[in-house]
Amino acid sequence: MNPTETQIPDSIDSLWVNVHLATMTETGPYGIVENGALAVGGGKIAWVGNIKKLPSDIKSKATQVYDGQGGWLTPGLVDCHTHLVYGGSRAREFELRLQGATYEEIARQGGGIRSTVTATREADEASLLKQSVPRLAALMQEGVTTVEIKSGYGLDLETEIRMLRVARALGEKYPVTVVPTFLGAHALPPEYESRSDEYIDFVCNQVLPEVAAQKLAVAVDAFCESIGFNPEQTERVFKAAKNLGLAVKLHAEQLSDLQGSALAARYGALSADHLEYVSEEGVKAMVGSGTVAVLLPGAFYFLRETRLPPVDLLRRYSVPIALSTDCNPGSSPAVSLLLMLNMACTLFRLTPEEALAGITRNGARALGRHHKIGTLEPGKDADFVNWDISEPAELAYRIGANPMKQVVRRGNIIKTREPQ
Ligand code: DI6
Ligand code: FE
Repeated sequence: MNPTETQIPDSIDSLWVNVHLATMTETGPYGIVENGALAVGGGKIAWVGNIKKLPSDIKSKATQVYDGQGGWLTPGLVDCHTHLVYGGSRAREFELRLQGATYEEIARQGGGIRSTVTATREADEASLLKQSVPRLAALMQEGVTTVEIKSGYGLDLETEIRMLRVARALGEKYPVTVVPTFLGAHALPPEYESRSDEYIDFVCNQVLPEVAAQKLAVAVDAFCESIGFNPEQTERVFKAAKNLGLAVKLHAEQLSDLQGSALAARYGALSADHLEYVSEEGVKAMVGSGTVAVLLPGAFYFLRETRLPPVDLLRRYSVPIALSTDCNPGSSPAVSLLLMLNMACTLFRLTPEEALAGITRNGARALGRHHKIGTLEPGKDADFVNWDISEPAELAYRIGANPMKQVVRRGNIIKTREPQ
């Protein structure tokens, strides 16, 4: 037996042939393998490569062979920053902003995030779940197999816990991996008006320990901004999170530069997100920290932001770039990760390859799950999408199209495009 054959698992459940592969490994553009094949065993990728090199016993062991009909396989998409569990809508606020009110003015007048907090507190678990399902379903329909979901519209113990329970329930009810994040330090709830330090005490000493005890979140986020929390308060949240063994991440430099990215990097954060206002110093601080820069073109677009995130600096300092919908009711009511791909290219000048890496390999890294998902490589979860496209750049090129043919999660086909 030759060495490659010894690594092939005993059981091969399925084999995908007649496909091209955008493995998204760093071996070359898109990690392309034309005329590829992919074998699945035990829900993991067992073998991936050019069909001509396919070991003969894989073919014989495969209990099921799928004809991919010339489609392209990519890793399952990763949406690494969402607030998709919430109550209500902010369409009225959108109208006000179009009449000239700014996002910050609305927030300072008690609207914005706070209005979603009111609607979320009023919604029971069943209602929150019901309101969130269509958003998750839309993401999944475009090939999302892993989604991060934040709390942060409860801002009291009971509602924060409820949001995280709903996030968990979504992952149990649907074939998608939900990665829950606690975002208690999202905004100041009205009952803590002018007492933001006390609210941070409450988050660190009461809510966070309960969230950790119930294992409802794997990471802790905060909104470091003039309309959110200052760096000193953010650092207190990070310390409390670290003490409980939770990862951290940060909404940083979305509307101004408070040097949140450097703070996040110092704490070994998984990611610093938004970053329109980050300085070169901030980018430098991220070097070597492992902190991923998560860019959110939906929020940039929807708030009609004009300051671009410093993509050239991120490239120059080799900071990995991820992309996400930021799906939320106020600044990015987006439920299409493919649209974000297009926007990241047109608005931020990412290349289609960088953009696709941002919702696969680097999206996985931003969740600390790059050892399990994000590329098509042996040993990783068999989460992948078969696309009806003629080259990978087509995913970023089209606007409002969904060329999904099949979505596979842990080896099982979970979605098939309706017959045309
Ligand atoms: N930044 C955002 O873009 C979202 N949260 C945050 O901290 C927006 C939240 C909202 O407006 O509801
Ligand atoms: Fe956000």
